[in-house]
Amino acid sequence: MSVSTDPPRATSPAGAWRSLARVVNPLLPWIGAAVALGLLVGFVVVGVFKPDTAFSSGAYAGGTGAAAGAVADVKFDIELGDLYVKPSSIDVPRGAKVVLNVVNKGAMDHSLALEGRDEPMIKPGGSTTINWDALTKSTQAWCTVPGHKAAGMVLAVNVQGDTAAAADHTTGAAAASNSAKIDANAKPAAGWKAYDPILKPADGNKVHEIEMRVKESKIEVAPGVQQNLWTFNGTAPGPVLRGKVGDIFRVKLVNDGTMNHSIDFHASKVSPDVEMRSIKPGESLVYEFKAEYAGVFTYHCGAAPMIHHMGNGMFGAVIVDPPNLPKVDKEIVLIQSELYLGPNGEVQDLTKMLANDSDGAAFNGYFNQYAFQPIEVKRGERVRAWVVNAAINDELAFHTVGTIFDTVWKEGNYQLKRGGPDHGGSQTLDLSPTQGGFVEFTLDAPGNYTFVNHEMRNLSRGAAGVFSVK
Ligand SMILES: [Cu+2]
Repeated sequence: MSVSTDPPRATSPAGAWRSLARVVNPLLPWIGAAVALGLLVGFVVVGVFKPDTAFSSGAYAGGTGAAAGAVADVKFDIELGDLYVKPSSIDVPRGAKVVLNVVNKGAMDHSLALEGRDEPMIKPGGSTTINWDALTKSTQAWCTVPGHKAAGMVLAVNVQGDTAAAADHTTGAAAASNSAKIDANAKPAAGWKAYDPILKPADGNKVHEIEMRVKESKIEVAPGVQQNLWTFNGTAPGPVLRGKVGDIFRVKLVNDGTMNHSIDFHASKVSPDVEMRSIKPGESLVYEFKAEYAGVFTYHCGAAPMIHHMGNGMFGAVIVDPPNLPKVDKEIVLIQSELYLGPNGEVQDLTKMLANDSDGAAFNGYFNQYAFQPIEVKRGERVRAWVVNAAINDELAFHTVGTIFDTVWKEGNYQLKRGGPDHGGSQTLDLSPTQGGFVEFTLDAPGNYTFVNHEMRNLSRGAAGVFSVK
């Protein structure tokens, strides 16, 4: 049984759900077009109003003592910032040598590399002089930090008289067209295994020592689609940490990656300047906190740009049990995230993340994961599903078809407790980005119970799975 891959069968409830999903799909191009239009308008507005007059709109600023008959060198002042290059284009006479005075006014490292060649990083507040040999055709320079080019950190270098200038432009929407595509009819290869959703009880230790190694590696996120994810311990989501109020979590973060990373535990009260600081490749830090509050907390990398690090796999959950939490028959964890696909095997697309233009969503990191491998539940057993919304942009409306939640705990509080005086029922747990909670329910007859993000566009694009009762 699967959610989005079988033909619709209106006679079964699950079939009706699939039909519903197909009703939504035709609307998606319109939604995409609206987003693209908004983005375009945004770029135009920035293009018209942002340029600083100090840079004379990218016209060259003057020559340096050229001999008669030779083409004078040209100089430009270039400002780099967090995800922009100012000006964004320069005009260069054919055959002129180019001198760039480059300053980094951003809060993170950047570079400006002609055609992506090796150039040193410029620290925040730093500056450097870059020399280019005479150019004969129009080209580009860009920031070589992963994702920054796609986010717009590109300098168009227009060599005068070369009309190919505008055509060779591979950023933004054009880059997105090379991105990997999810085939809704594809299935995982034989031997594929789902992320184990079963959650073990807290181990009873008062101190939890955990090593979290940052790894950048290719991981399958949908059938046939791999992305170069940035992860904690090699999976996205990273490991689920669990303990009780009063416990100590001592986490050693080791950066085995190629860029700065950090970790931010929402379960902690610490100085962000200390524990949450970014560390360079090869470095490590110890982040220790006492769990003073019960909750279902997100953790994520906070290195800049945070949206890219969190969106490209650096997220997970810490569960601090509420006091007197009753035992149940089965506990599972479902962490929802979104997919913003880059080209196959490459990092996810920062531009799409900023534009909230996702390709889909996932529970525990894989598109339609538990539709491909349903979660088995025994008839009548009490299930507690811990749910976290680790998506960077969209809401999670967690709903399970064919049951009612009799217990809901969200963001530190029971909203509904089994056997309580009101004895109401809950249909959907609503979670904004980073929020978490749990629901409890039973499934009383054999069948396939689809669980979804009832925010409909993600329901039909990967944020769905199945509880199977034999
Ligand atoms: Cu990171």
